Parts: sequence; structure tokens; C-alpha cells
Amino acid sequence: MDCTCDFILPTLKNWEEHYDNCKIRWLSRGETKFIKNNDGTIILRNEHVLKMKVDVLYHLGFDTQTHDLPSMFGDVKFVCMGGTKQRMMEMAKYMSNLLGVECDLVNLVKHAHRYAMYKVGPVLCVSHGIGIPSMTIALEEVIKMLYYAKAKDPIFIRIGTSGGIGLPAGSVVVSSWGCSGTLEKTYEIAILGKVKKYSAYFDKRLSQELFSISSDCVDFETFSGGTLAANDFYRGEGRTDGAFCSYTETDKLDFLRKLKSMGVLNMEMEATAFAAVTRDAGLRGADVCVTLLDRLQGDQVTPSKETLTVWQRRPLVLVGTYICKYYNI
Ligand code: R2B
Ligand code: URA
Repeated sequence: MDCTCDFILPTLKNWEEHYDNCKIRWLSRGETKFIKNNDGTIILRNEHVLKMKVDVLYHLGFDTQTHDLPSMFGDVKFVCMGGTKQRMMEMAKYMSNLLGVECDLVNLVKHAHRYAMYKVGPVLCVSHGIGIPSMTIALEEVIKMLYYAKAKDPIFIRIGTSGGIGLPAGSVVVSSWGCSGTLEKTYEIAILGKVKKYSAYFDKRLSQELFSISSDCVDFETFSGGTLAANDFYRGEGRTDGAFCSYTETDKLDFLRKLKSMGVLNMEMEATAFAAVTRDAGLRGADVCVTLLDRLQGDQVTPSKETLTVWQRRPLVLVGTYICKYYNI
């Protein structure tokens, strides 16, 4: 069987040989049908949608009748997603400088009043809001959009913020896997009244490639490990500073130490779903987050606005450097 990997970086010693969506790996997982067309375009895994004459991507404000999605997005190779509109505009500005591609910084989905989307040549920067439901709506609509656009084997990278567990604040974490609030490495979603679980491992080769870029990023430390995706910022992340708290400081620290012993390095609110949805769509996905505090030291996010601004650029720098390697810049 032929390898179908569209390699971003050449293989280094001890790296995973293939991406998860390589034909060799995909079929070895017990899947019967391969997920990409020969030219790398996406195969949508929903027969219902395939039968629809017109598809309305409601939260993006696009539809397949009014918008020429192939000419708008057919050249997209990298999709960078993050919580805030502001950070995604920053990413677009940053990529525009790095790639030397002009970008008028127009929010392409402004009329839908939900998210922000900026396009800089082959890089799409999309905000997804806070938490799994908001993120998966944006992600699923972007996946369908790129399916209609016939984009070729795009890579999805979340660039976010998080709370670290025993790491110096301001460190960057490249996630190997996501873990749920019940400490399973799965994304759990209730479908038709039943809870379904999907594997939340990120593409190993992609995370290794991204982590390797950290040697170019000397201004901050980068780690690779697990990420807890909580369904709530306060009690869901074991904080004692929310409007409610029924446990002690000791209970909290026991929980954080348990996470640490499992290999969890940071906590945010999307990793499991981001891993599972990209993986099941046959797309490569990664999560690169800066830590805004060390949760073993406290719960409140106290650094100054200036410091937070500097720190929040760190995942952008790592991912931007990675993208430039693909284009030999
Ligand atoms: C990190 O930061 C947000 C909460 O403040 C959430 O979207 C996340 O994952
Ligand atoms: N985002 C989170 O979800 N948790 C933190 O502690 C910081 C940012």
C-alpha cells in the first residue's frame, strides 16, 4: 500500500513514520473506506449531507448556492483556530508578515455575528469561542466548507490559552492527547439520548513536528504531554474561586497532582473534541497552548495585560514558524 502522507517536515529519528490520515495508518485502524481522495481533497462522512442540494453553513453565514466556496477557500492548507476574534486577527497579521502575503484583515464571517475568520493566502484563522460546543460548531462548519471548497489535506491547529500544572507560567504545551473531566482520553457527546465516546489522541507525527519547532523558539519553554479539556473554567478545572465550591483546597491539590501523575500538563476547554473531530474527519489536528498560570500555585489569572499579550503570542510564533517551514520561508 502506498503512503499518502503530505509531509510538512522530513522524518527525524524516532518520529512516527506516518500521519494518522495516511492510507497505511487509516486502514490499519479497522476502517474500510479511505478518507481522502487521491488529490487530498476531503471525503465527507455523512451521507445525508451528500444528498442535500444546498447546504447552509449557518454560523459562518455561507451557503453552497450563493458562495463560490472553491474559489474562496480552495487553496487553504492550514486552519488556525483559537478562542478569541482578537487573537485570530493577530495570527492573520502575523502570518501576513511572515508569508509576505497581503491581507486586508476582513472578517469573512462578520455578517453571521458569531465567529471571526481571516484568510492570509493558504492560512485560515478562525475564532471558535469558549468551550467544546462553541468550538465544534465552528470546526464542523469549517470542515464542511473546506470539503465543498475542495481544499487539499488541510491541517487544523488550535492555538490557545490554558492553565499549566507544575510548569512555569508562560510555557507552551503541544498536546499529545486530550482527557475529559472524568479523566478518560475521549471526547464524550450525547447523541440521540446516548453518550458516545471518541478517541481524543492527537496526530502523533504532527505533534512531534510541532514540538520540534520549539528548538527555534528560544524565548520560552515548550513541553509535550496530555491536556485536560474541562467543561467549565471554575469547578470543571478544580478552581476554588468560582461562584460555587463544595471541596477543599486539599481536594483540589490532590486532583491536580493526580492529573500531573497521569501526564496531564495543562487544562483548557476544547482539546478532547478538537482531537476527536479532526481525527474522525481524517484530518490532521493539533493543540498548541500557552499556560497563563501554574495551577499548583493558584487559581486566578493575575499577570498584567502586557505580559498576557506577550505570552499569548507564543503559540502563534511556534505555529507560524512551522507553517513557514512548509513554504521554505
Ligand atoms: C482557554 O481559555 C478559555 C477560557 O478562559 C477556553 O476557551 C480555553 O480553552
Ligand atoms: N484557560 C483555561 O481554560 N484555564 C486556565 O486556567 C487559563 C486559560
